[in-house]
Amino acid sequence: MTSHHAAFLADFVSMSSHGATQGGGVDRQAATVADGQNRNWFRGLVEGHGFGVHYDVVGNQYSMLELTPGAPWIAVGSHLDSQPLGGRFDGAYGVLAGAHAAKRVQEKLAAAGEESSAKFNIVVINWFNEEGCRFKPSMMGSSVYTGKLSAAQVLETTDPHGVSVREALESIGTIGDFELPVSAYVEIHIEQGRSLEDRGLAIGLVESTWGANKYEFVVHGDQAHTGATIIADRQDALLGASALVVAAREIALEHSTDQHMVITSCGEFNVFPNSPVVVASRVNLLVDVRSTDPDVLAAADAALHARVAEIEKMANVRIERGAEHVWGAKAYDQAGLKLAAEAADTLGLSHGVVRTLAGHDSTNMKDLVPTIMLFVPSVEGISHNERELTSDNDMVAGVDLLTEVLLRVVRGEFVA
Ligand code: HGY
Ligand code: MN
Ligand code: MN
Repeated sequence: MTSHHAAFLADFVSMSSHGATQGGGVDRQAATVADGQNRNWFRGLVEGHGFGVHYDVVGNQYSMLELTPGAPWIAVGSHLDSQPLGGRFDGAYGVLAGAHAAKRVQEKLAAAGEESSAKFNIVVINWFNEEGCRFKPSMMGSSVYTGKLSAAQVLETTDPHGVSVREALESIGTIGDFELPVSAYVEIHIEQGRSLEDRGLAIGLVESTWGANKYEFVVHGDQAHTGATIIADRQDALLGASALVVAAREIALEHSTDQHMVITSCGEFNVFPNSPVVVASRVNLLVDVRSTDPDVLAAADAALHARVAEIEKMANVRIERGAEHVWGAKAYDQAGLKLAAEAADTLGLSHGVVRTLAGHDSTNMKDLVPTIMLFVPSVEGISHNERELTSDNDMVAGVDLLTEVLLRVVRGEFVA
């Protein structure tokens, strides 16, 4: 354990106190007071180390460390926002690791007499609302940065209480008009799965994303008395929505193959009016279908929509498909995988190639600039849960690797 490691772990403990929950997790949903508190803490931390901090039009936070005046910028980052009752590692680890790695790169260059000779400067980006819980969809800030969502559309998006993104960001004072093109992107993140732990590896080199189709469905029924209304007269939205949840699970089981797993889920389910003696008139639910293979995903998606038509008849309801958020199974840069593997070998860190089932801001950034995505192990693969855990040793090994990767990138070994 070096002094760099101790400093990182001390900062991680401080960061994890913001929005801390009873069970050892955090609740720092996008642009809440806790998110704002953490953003301001992070700003103070990095400004104390010579970074300059700015915000763009949708609250993405840029912490800039100039190595060579006038040089172009490399981005390293992740997200500080969390799920409700989420883990303290998801996203936040990568943002703090990026800041520490950038600082260590500056020290290494100075020690090697390479001050002002780096081909690139480093900006640490904390992306707004990666989690997509308070405001949908997820990966919102990086979607605007990569042109997949318009800033105007995002700023008008409201949470369940009718508060807009603009109002929320203004209330925590982290919105601006800053703009910065970058030449490449690097992200380190917890795996949120078991494969590194099962394989006994310290580092995951992410070769591609899974494909994911996320749909908001609205099941429309008609309000009625649960006691007095005979079954034949009902248009029960809750029955229809529940059948859709069960159908999604059945499709995962039916469409998974030995080569390609299908994962489906429903994480959000809002019943209206949600009263014990009232047949529900409406249910809003979010259904998620993912797979590694585009054809397998397409078949599962078609099956889901076929079941929607059947359920409409069975429950005598109308099922409307609302917003969607879709990304394809797509590879990260091979050159980045090679550079990261060489960096891990230099440090004697065990590593292996993995695919990411979860979406990340790098899912967007890899479609804009050359991108490297790295994982550190999650204990028992647990995430989006207060029991989410990555060991201190694995965390600091990841910061060591991120430092080595960034050093090679700013020296021009990834992008020219
Ligand atoms: O995977 C997800 O959907 C989330 O954005 N991480
Ligand atoms: Mn994340
Ligand atoms: Mn997450």
